Amino acid sequence: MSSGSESLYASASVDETGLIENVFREACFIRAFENAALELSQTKPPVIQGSIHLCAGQEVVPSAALKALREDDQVICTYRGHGWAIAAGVDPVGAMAEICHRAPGINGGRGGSAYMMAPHTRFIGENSIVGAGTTIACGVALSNLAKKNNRVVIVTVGDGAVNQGSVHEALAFAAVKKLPIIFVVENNGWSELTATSDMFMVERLASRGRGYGIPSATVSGIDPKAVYESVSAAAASARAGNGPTLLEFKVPRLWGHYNRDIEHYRSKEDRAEAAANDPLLVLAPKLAAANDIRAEEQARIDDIVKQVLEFPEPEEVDAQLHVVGKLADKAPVETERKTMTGIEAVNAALRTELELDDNVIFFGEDVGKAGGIFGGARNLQRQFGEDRVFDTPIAENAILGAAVGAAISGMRPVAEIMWADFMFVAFDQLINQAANIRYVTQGRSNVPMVVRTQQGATPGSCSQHSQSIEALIAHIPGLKVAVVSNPQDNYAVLRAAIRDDDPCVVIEARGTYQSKDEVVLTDNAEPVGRARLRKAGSDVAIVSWGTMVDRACEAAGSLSAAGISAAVLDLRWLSPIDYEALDSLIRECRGNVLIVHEAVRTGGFGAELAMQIIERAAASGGAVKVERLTTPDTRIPASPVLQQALIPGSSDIEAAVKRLLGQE
Ligand SMILES: Cc1ncc(C[n+]2csc(CCOP(=O)(O)OP(=O)(O)O)c2C)c(N)n1
Repeated sequence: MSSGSESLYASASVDETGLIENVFREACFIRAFENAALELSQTKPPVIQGSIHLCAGQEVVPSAALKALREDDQVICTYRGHGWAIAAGVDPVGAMAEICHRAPGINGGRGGSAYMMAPHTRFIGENSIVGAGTTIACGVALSNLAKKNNRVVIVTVGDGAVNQGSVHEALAFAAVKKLPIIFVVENNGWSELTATSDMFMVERLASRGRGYGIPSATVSGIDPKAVYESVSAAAASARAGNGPTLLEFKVPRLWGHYNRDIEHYRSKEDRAEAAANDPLLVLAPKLAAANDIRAEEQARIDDIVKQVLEFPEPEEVDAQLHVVGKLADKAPVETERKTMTGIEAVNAALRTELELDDNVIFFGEDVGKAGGIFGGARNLQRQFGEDRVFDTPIAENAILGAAVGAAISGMRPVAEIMWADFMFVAFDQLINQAANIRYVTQGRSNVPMVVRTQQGATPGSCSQHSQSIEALIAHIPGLKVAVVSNPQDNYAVLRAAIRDDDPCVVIEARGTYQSKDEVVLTDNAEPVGRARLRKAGSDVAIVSWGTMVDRACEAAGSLSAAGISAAVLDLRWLSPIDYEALDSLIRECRGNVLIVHEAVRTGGFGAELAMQIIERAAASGGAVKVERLTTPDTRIPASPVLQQALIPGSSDIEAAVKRLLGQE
C-alpha cells in the first residue's frame, strides 16, 4: 500500500497492541456482519431483497478512525456504510434488522442497507447519492461551530465519488469557512465497475486537497495505528480552529461492488492483490488470540441473525406516515404597520426571525457583506455578525447541503438561492436529501430549513433567469412550497416558513420587489399553508399565485364593470394547499374556476390543481367547470416584446373568464 503526506502531523501516542486488538475484534465483528448480510441476500427467496454494498476489506478504517475521535463526534458515510454504523455505536441488531427491512430496524425498513440514518445520534447516516454527504457535513459542522461544542464530523466517500461536483463544492465551502470536518476517501481502487486509475489523472486522490488549501494525506487503511494517528491529528487540527483535513485511506476491495456482482471486469491478479491485503489476515499474526476473537465475534453475529429473523415486517398502514410534520396553528398578533417595498419586507422578515431565535442563520451568495443582489439581506450581517449571516462560495449544492446538515443539527437555516433557475444545479440536496429525512427516520429527525429564491420573467431576463419552477418542487412529497408576490406575503410567508419544521421553499416574484404596500408586522408567524382571498366574488373564482395575482385583481376590476363578479384567491402555498379556502370559494362561485399561472402549461401546477378540484367536487357531489390560463409551452425570451406575447396579462385573464362563463 503506497502512502504519502502533504502535511506533517504530530503523532498522537497510542498503545499499539491494545489498539490492534480492539480494532481487530471490531473488524472481525463487522466482517461477520457483512458475511451474514451476504448470505441473507443469497437465500431462496432472499431474506434481504435488493442490492447491498458490503465493506469487506475496509473494516479497519471506521474502527480505528472512530477510536481516535470523541464519543460525540459525528459520522456521515456512504452507502457502503455498515462498518461505520457499527463502529459509531448503532445497535447491530437494529442495523441488521434495517438491512432485512424489518419493523424494529433503525429506520423501520425505510432506509434499508444503503440509507440507514440516525441523525439524532452521532451516526447521522449513510447516503445513497454518491458524494452528497460531504455538503451535509458542512452544515453539521456549521451547527457545531455555532454551538461551540468542539465536535468534529467525519464524512466518508469512495474514491469514485471524489470526481463528484458536490465533493468539490464541499471542500471549497469547508475550506473557506474553516469547518471542523475530516473528509475521508476510502480508496478501494474501484469506482463501481470501473478501475479508479482509469478515472483520475493523479496518483494520490488526497493530492487534490492542495487545490483547496486543505491539508491531506494518503494513508494505509489496513494499519490501525496509521488510521488512528492520522484521524487524531486531523481532529486536533479541526478542534484548534484550523479547518478540514482530507485523508485518503488505501483499502482492498475483497468482494464485488454489490452482493450480486460477478466481477467479470476484474483481473485475477487484482483480486489476489486485494486478498493479500485483507486486514484480518494481515493483523491476525500479531495477536495470539486471533482465532478465538474471530470465533467469539462470529457467535455474536449468529445470535443477532437469529433474533432478526424473528422480527416482524413493517405494517402496511404505516407506509404514508412521516412525510411532513403537523402544521402549527397559531394566529399571529399585529404589532405595527409599515409601508415597505417587497424586498424590504423580505429584509424585515429575516431580521425579525434572526432576532427571535439564535438558531436562525442566513447564508448564500453575496448576502453577507453586500446584503444580497436585491438588498434582501441589507445590514443583516452588520446587526447579527458573520457567524449568523454570511457569504458562501458560488456552490449551490454546498449551500443547500449545508442547510440540510445545519437543520438536522438543531439550527433553522435560511439559504438563499439567488435565482430559482440555479436550483437545478443543486436539486439533489432538496429532493434526495431534505425531502427524505423525516420519512426515513420515521419522524425522529426533521429538516427545518428554508430556501429563499425568486423567479419569473422580467424585461431582458434570459431563458436561464426567468423560469417559473414551482411545479417541479411541489411535486416532491416532503417539501413545502410557497410563491409570493407582494410585500405583506413576502414578510408573512417567509416568517411562516422559517418557523415551520419541514423544508420549505419560498419563491418570491422578482418583478414585484419594488412595489410598495402597507405591511402588517406581527409578534409571531402565521402557520404555513394559508391562502389569501384578495377579492371576494360570486361568479367565478380566479385562483392564482405569484405575479399573476395582481393581474387577476386588475382583471377582476374590469370584469365587475361588465357585471361579472370575479373573486381572486392568492393560493400562496402550493404545498400544502389550503383546501378549506379553495373549496369554500369555489362553492360561492358556483363551481366556476379559472386557474392562472406564469409557469408554462404542460405539467404546470395548474394541471394538478384542476384535477384536485375536479376530484374533490366529484367526491362531494358538486359540479365544477375548471379552465387554466398559462404561458404556452415555450422557452422564455429576453425581449420584452416577445415576453409580453407569451405571458398572460390582465386582458387575457378577463377574456379567459368571459370564455369560461360563455360570455365572449
Ligand atoms: C450521484 C450518483 N451517481 C451514481 C450513482 C451510482 N453508483 C452507486 S455506487 C457507485 C460507485 C461509487 O464508487 P466509489 O465512490 O469509488 O465508492 P465504492 O463503491 O468504491 O465504495 C456509483 C457510480 C449514485 N448512487 N449516485
